[in-house]
Amino acid sequence: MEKEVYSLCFMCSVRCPIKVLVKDGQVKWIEGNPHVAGMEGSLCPRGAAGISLLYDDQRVKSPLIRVGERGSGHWRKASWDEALDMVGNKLKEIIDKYGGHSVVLGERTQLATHVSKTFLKAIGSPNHFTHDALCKGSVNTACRSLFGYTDAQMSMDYKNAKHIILYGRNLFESVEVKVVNNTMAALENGAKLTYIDPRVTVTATKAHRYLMIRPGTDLALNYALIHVILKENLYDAAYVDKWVLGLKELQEFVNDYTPEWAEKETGIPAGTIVDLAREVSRDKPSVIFHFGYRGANHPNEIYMRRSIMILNSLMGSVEAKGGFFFKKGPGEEGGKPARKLVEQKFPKIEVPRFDKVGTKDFPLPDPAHGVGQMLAPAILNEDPYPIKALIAFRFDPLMSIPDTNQTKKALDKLDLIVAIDINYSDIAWYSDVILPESTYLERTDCLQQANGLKPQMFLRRQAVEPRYDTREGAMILKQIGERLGIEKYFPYNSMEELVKWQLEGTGFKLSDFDAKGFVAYGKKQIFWDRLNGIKFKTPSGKIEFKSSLLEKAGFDSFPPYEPMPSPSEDQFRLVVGRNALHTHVSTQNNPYLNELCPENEVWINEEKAAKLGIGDGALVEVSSSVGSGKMKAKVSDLIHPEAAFMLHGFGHESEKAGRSYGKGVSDAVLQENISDKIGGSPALHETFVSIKPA
Ligand SMILES: Nc1nc2c(c(=O)[nH]1)N[C@H]1C(S)=C(S)[C@@H](COP(=O)(O)OP(=O)(O)OC[C@H]3O[C@@H](n4cnc5c(=O)[nH]c(N)nc54)[C@H](O)[C@@H]3O)O[C@H]1N2
Ligand SMILES: Nc1nc2c(c(=O)[nH]1)N[C@H]1C(S)=C(S)[C@@H](COP(=O)(O)OP(=O)(O)OC[C@H]3O[C@@H](n4cnc5c(=O)[nH]c(N)nc54)[C@H](O)[C@@H]3O)O[C@H]1N2
Ligand code: SF4
Ligand SMILES: [Mo]
Repeated sequence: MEKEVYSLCFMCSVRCPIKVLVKDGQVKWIEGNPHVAGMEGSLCPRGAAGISLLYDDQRVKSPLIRVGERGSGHWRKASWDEALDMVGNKLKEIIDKYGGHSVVLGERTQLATHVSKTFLKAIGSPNHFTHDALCKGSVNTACRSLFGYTDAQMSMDYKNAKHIILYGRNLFESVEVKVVNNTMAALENGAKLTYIDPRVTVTATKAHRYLMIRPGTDLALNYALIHVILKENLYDAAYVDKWVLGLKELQEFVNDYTPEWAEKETGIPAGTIVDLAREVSRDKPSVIFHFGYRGANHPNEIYMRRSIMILNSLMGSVEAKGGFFFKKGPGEEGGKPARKLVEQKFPKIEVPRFDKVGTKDFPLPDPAHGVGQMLAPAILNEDPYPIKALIAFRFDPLMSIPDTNQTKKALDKLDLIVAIDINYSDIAWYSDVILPESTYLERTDCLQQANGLKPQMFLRRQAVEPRYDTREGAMILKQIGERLGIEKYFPYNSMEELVKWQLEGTGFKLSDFDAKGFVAYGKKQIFWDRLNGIKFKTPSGKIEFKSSLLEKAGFDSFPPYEPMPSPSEDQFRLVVGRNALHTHVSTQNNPYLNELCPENEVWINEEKAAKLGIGDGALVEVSSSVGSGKMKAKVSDLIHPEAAFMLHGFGHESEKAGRSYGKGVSDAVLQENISDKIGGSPALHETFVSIKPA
């Protein structure tokens, strides 16, 4: 028997709409959902490797309870009842003794996040954090400081853009399928692409202009661009007059930040900076200075991300065709969004968050996400209080938070570590109990509210029965909840019931998703009136260059630029990123993807390598103040001499993930755990490393 199932990919969290061909209960083929604009049947390599995940015999096949030392890899197979009872009993003991707030749950934001948040609220813990800070927390805060919206409430109209400027947004390798297709369409229509990166990436090779910037100096480049735009009156005056607060202050501030000044800091010729400013402004408002997703690089990150969005505002490209737009929700079409469990009433929680977001330590990061990199310091210092249990749900704190050695030390202090994962990830390997989730092809998930120019809803639907003894995350949390006496917050007995509950009041039913995999609230694209109708959510109702959010918390809107230090002769600034063949830390053991890219290497500039006596392909030792590792060198002229680059996600320590075990080095082992205290992100590019022949 053959069937086609519309669903959502989850080989990464972009969640591209897919069509799955199933024959006799086996997945035969996956392609992009042809009914979705921008997908047109296409998938990225990881999306195509979804079949290889489903049939991977090295993933976790049943609940497991640890029997040896933590991290020793000795497990005992358990039934679901036994594993859930064990987790329930242990959590109950911890909550009774230390309070619900001694339990932390960290996860990559996903469709069941409202279920995890519900779980924590029900036990009286404020300690839910997502990956957000580690990815783009500073971008989030920057957008709120300017527009009153988070970055997640904004998006870009790539297809109609006339000039796209990317700061290390390596979009042809760090892929979102629709974005790649829409950018290709724009380029075919004559759009220009400017790409800025200390390293020549695939995206650099497709750009009209590539700038090999000195690492960490993008903010200086932007201040000079703003300087030229204001001095030469290249901005959209009507838009800025109507919508911007603080133009005069900005003008005074950038006065000394000339292109000649920026040339010394960035290494980009002054003339190139002037040309870029002039060229971009000819295409306004259909220009996109991309605010970046992985905006976690330096302690001043919030100002770098603000400077990007200030450039867009000067171009009038916020809420413009071919520029940025605010995502429109169902309300704009008179509709209702899917319900979320977290909208229920919960007991009041009086204690601060473990990461102190919302207190004077971290006043501005988004409390809906927290700052995950504070996990280890909070546990180690018992500040603000002791933490006793961690639930890691589709998130690996050992590899995704800087300074793995520090994180391990902290985890050693916990009474309970539970991993809800599909793989033998490093955190699963280090946990006390592994509760295996069914993969995305084997499970129905919570609804995806897809706000945008056209508000829609998508559904991830089970394509095949689970191959092993695994369950859906939302069911696992409910079943732990039953053991803690909080079952009333989980009004469902199956994922189908949960989705039906979510759909109540929306006017849609489950079968409406059969035909195309999604439902739409309206037909037309919604742009607000740029002259009168943009609903900025700042206190002033304007774009706040002079930010009330920042200034009320005691921070400057325009602090003076501080030069970015260069590493010494024999050191490098460690910078990291992804390629098209892997997702963060989760696909390195995937049979197909592992074959294509089995380990990472460290890129270093050929002149510097020659001085250090390192040849291409040589084994080297890379070390920082917090860790070290051995890997191969890739010697090349395609990288700035100050930078050393490595792919994130290698150096796995979990022996049961046999293909990826011990291959390459994990960037998190080397990175120091330093934060942008205003924006909230860790500064992943602040660490200097030494590299020498091994
Ligand atoms: N050092 C360092 N840290 C970083 C980054 C970096 O470049 N370097 N990048 C940052 C960025 S941009 C991000 S977005 C985050 C991402 O951080 P993470 O979310 O930790 O990374 P992922 O690889 O997306 O997934 C983590 C875990 O989810 C599991 N998983 C995959 N699919 C499923 C599923 O369907 N169900 C369940 N239960 N588990 C699943 C994987 O096996 C893996 O263990 O990391 C951030 N942290
Ligand atoms: N294949 C694949 N695609 C993905 C993901 C994945 O894991 N795999 N993850 C998704 C997620 S969650 C995210 S956040 C995005 C991330 O996608 P991107 O934002 O594109 O981030 P990275 O891949 O981390 O690439 C960072 C780039 O910044 C460059 N860089 C380093 N220092 C500097 C500097 O000082 N200035 C500038 N301008 N550039 C610098 C690095 O050389 C690197 O090329 O990708 C998404 N898409
Ligand atoms: S970008 Fe690739 S891996 Fe990520 S959801 Fe889309 S197809 Fe899947
Ligand atoms: Mo990310």
